[in-house]
Amino acid sequence: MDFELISTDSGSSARAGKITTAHGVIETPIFMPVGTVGSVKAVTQEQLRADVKAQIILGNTYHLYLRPGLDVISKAGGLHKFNGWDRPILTDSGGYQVFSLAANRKIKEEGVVFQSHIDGSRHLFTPENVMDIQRTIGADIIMAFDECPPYPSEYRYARKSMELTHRWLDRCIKRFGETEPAYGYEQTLFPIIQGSTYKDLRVASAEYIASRDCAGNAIGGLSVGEPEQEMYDMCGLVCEKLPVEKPRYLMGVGTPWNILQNIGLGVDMFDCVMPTRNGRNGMLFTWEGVINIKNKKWADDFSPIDANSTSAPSREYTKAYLRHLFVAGEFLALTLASIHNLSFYLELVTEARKQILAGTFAPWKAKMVQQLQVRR
Ligand code: PRF
Repeated sequence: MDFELISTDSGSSARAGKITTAHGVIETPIFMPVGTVGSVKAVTQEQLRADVKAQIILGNTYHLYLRPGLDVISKAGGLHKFNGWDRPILTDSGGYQVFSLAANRKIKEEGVVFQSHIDGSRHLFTPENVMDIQRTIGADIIMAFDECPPYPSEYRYARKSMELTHRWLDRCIKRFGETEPAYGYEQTLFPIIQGSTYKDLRVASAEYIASRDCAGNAIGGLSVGEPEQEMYDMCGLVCEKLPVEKPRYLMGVGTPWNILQNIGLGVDMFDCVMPTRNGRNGMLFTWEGVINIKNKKWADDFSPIDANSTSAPSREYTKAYLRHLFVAGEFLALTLASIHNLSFYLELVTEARKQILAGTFAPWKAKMVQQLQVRR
C-alpha cells in the first residue's frame, strides 16, 4: 500500500491524498460504506459502483467469521471474489463488534472469549487468530485487535485497557509479519489508538502506535457516547502526534458535520453505519440539512429526492414517492434511502477534497457545519 500526501490546507489541518492498494486507488479524504456481512445493506455492488461511487467498502471480521465462515470465503478465493466487489476492502478486527454484539464476553490477556449472537456458540478471538482470519477474508487493509472501552470509563480502567490494546498490537504485528497473504496480493495492517477521553492516555497511545511504524494508523474509542467537543479534542490531539506521511482513519464516525470537523483536524478515512442505518429509518442527509422523509409534509412534494445529487436515483425519484414507499413498507424505500445517503456522504468527502486542493476548506467547512445540521 502506498500513500501520497498531495496537499495540506492552509487554514486547517485538512489533507488531500491518494492511497494505492492492490485493488485500486482511494482518493482521500474518503468515506467507506459499511458492508458488515459482506453486503452494504439494501444496496447492490453495481449500485455502489455506479450511483454511490464508493471507492472502498468495509467488512467485519466478527460477522464474516461466524457466517458464512472461513471455509466458504476461502473456497471462494477471498471476500472480493465472494461478494463481487473488485475495489478495495477494509475489514475491522472484531475488537469492537465482540464488545457491542457478542454475549458473555470475557476479556483475558490471551484474547476475548465470547458467544455468538447468532447461535450462542463459544469462540475465542486472539490477536493471532484475528490476523489469520483477516488474511483468509483477504481485505486490502486489515485492523489490529483492540479493546474499545465504553464511555464513560474510569481512568484506571481506560489505562489498563489501552495497555492491553498495545500488547495485543505487538502480537498482531508479529503474527502479521510471520504470515503471507492468502491470495497473492498485498495486505496492510493498521494499528488502533485507544485511551478513552483522557488526554495523557491518548497522547501515550498515539505515540506508541506511531512508534510501531505501520503503513497507516487508526483512531478508535471515539463516537461512543462522549460529547462531540470531546471527540474533536481527542482527535485533534492524536492527529498532531501521528506521522503526516501516513493515512489516518477515524473509526465509526459519524454525522456529515462530524466528518467535516474531523477532516479539518487531519483525518483521511471514515466509516459509519449512519447513512445506511438512519436511511432505513427515513432519515435523509442533504446539503440543505436533514430530512425525515416519512413526515406528512413530503406526501405531495414532487420535487426530486435531491435535485443536485451525483446519483441518478436521487434525481429521478421524488420525495413524495420515496415517502409513499416508506409508508407502504416497500423494500425499495430502504434501497433508495441508502443509495441517497451513501452518495451524499461520498459527495461530501469529494467536495471536501476539492476545497482542500483549492485552499478554501476552512471557511467552506465553517459554513457547511451549520447548514448540514438544519432540520428540514
Ligand atoms: N475499534 C475497532 N472498531 C471500531 C471502533 C474501535 O474503537 C469504533 C469506535 N468508534 C468503531 N469501530 N476495532
